[in-house]
Amino acid sequence: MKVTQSAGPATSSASAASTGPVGSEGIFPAVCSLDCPDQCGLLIHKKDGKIVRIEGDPAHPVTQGAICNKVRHFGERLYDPKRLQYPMKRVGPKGHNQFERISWEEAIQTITSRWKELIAAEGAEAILPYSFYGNMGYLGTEGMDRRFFNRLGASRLEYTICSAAGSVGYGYTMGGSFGTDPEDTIHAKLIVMWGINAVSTNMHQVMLAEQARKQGAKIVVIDVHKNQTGRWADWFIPIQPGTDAALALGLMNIMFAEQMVNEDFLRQYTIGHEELREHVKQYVPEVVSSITGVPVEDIYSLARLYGQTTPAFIRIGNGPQHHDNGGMCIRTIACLPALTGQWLHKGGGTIKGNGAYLDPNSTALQQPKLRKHKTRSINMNRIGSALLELEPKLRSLYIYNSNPAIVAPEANKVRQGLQREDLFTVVHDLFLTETALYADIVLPATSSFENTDFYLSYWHHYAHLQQPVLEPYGESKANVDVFRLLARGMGFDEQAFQDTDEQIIEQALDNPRNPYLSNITYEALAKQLYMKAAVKPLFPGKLNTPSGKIELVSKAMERRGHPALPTYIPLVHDGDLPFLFIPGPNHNFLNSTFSNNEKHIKLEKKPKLHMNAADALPLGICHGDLVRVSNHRGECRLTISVGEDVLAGVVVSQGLWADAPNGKALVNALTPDRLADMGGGATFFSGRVQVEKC
Ligand SMILES: Nc1nc2c(c(=O)[nH]1)N[C@H]1C(S)=C(S)[C@@H](COP(=O)(O)OP(=O)(O)OC[C@H]3O[C@@H](n4cnc5c(=O)[nH]c(N)nc54)[C@H](O)[C@@H]3O)O[C@H]1N2
Ligand SMILES: Nc1nc2c(c(=O)[nH]1)N[C@H]1C(S)=C(S)[C@@H](COP(=O)(O)OP(=O)(O)OC[C@H]3O[C@@H](n4cnc5c(=O)[nH]c(N)nc54)[C@H](O)[C@@H]3O)O[C@H]1N2
Ligand code: SF4
Ligand SMILES: [Mo]
Repeated sequence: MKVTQSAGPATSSASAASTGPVGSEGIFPAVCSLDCPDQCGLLIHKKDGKIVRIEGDPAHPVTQGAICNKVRHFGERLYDPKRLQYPMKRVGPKGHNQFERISWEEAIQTITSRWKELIAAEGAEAILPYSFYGNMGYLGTEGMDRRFFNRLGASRLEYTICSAAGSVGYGYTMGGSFGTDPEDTIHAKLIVMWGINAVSTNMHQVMLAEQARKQGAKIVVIDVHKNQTGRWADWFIPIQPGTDAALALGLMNIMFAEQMVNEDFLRQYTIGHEELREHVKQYVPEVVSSITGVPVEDIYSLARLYGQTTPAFIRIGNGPQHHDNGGMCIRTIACLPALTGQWLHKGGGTIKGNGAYLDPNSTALQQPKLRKHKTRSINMNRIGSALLELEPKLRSLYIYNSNPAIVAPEANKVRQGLQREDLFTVVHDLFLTETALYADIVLPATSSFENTDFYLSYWHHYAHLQQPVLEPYGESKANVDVFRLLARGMGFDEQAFQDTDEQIIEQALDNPRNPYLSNITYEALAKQLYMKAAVKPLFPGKLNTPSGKIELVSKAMERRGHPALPTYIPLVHDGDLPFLFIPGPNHNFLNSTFSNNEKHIKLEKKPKLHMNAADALPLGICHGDLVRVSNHRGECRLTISVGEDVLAGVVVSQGLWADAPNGKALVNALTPDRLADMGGGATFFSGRVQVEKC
């Protein structure tokens, strides 16, 4: 069978919606819409109008035909009998799963009339959109939705739950989310996976690293947990959580002392190298070792390995930045490649995120000028507190692309907030999520394969276009189309709400401020479906930092109250409980997505807590015991896995498990909603807990 472009008209506008006929047999190109750096090219095999197989597109230059197990089984999610098919309204108490089918007309009418009343009585700031990247398509996450809430004048959401602290920190050093081209990393001779569980969360970086390894590259993993990425490494370095900046500074100390730095590069392309050279002398290996738990000999070995290998590539993960000191930590690690001038070598450098290369025209996309008044903004990490404490009160939440009842910190506060009788909540999702159980109105969402949208990877350099390859499931609708209906219901008649999908994509890709995007237009993308940005090496060149250079010393940081030089700052004291708790994602779910899917649950078996044998023994805890994990914020129950894969004093769980309504495996019941040092980021991994046998 040949690869068919979607047979239906790729157009979808307010009136035509995305309901054109789509081919019922054949192989259709697609892109994975999940919040995953890899953003794979896919081929969708259809028979009798249904998906029978999903595979990777072998022609895709980065993902090369390989995809993860999660998406290989995506069909089971699409055709899951639990999938929402029509709008519903709540007919019982909140959280009790009592809903009744209604029409779209009634749903839109109920929402818009309620909002009109609210706006008249209390102002539009009483309404808050809450969303994230359950589907990475721009039209539905940063397009029509943003236009709508700007026009409404609703309270604004700060999108801080994922990588905010690290991105801000990285930006201080490098001027934005600009890093190495992942395709070049096959040339690296040393690859350091720093706080990233890449085997689970960035599998194509692992594939590229394997290619490099065949050419002699060595792979080092620095993590608090020897998970499958640690087991895959040539050298695994366990570290105490939240101490990575100290390790990076210790490496710099040795690299300067042993003259392993590239003085020319430092002079030409950095500022502050002389101050840094002096500053890092305090990070003597013995001190660094006592902070990080990394033996002194290993600190020397790593410094010499990194300082003497070219090209050396560091992939920085999300783990180290989900801490109180996460911004400074990433800012610090990001300085390392400058010391030896790794940016001059193909495959050298680092990636924290690469989103800036594909930055669209967000002004055209989101149309901030539709907002007539200045409005308050609310940090999404504090949604629980916001619902319970904020004045003037939030009276309505519109939730889409996200499942805050499971993914947000201080989950007990979030539930208590969602429980409020006076809060009018709308949830738009493919499933009746734990969050949707608290909704007054539930709206069914199409999957990304049913929509037109464009996708911009935050790791590789390709833009993708998705044209519909499936008919909408039941009465479900795309985010874009629901916001068009809501706009009409509210009586908004601006052109912004008349624009077709194609027009919005055109506007968004036309970004005069981003030269890397200059070759990508809607027209070209519609023909080719994926295209690489016009990237070039960062050096020689000028960065977007105030000095145009890599800022080893940053005045901008100083102005915002941070030390201007990279610095190790200990975690905030989170009480005296014995264990630091690291509840990260798992292999077979994507955040909480798939946690309601039997196949994926079976692959994960059950929610576990990894503990060092030396900690388990005095507590009388044995491998396989059910334990109660608790602190002043809440508790959850997990099955213990005793071993040597975490350091003493640290416990690690994996996966955001759905467990409504009793929330027994809800790890976020324990996590703090403190904000990180930069960007208002999340601190999921800086909370302390106690553990006891149930
Ligand atoms: N299979 C799968 N893939 C995913 C996701 C998923 O849920 N499942 N989620 C997607 C999303 S939204 C994101 S943001 C990314 C996240 O993926 P990653 O960037 O891999 O981030 P995490 O898995 O949160 O944490 C990475 C590692 O950091 C470690 N860690 C925690 N604290 C520290 C520390 O202080 N220092 C060091 N050195 N290590 C530490 C953890 O043990 C973990 O192994 O993955 C994406 N891909
Ligand atoms: N303890 C702990 N908590 C964490 C993390 C952690 O590591 N540890 N990681 C954090 C991180 S990095 C992230 S990014 C967040 C992620 O948190 P979320 O963004 O909430 O991610 P998901 O849990 O995958 O929920 C996405 C939801 O969007 C829905 N959805 C998918 N496509 C569409 C669509 O087209 N339209 C609509 N309306 N809905 C759609 C899905 O069905 C799903 O219910 O979680 C954070 N929470
Ligand atoms: S979740 Fe990630 S690895 Fe899996 S198919 Fe999607 S983009 Fe590829
Ligand atoms: Mo994330």
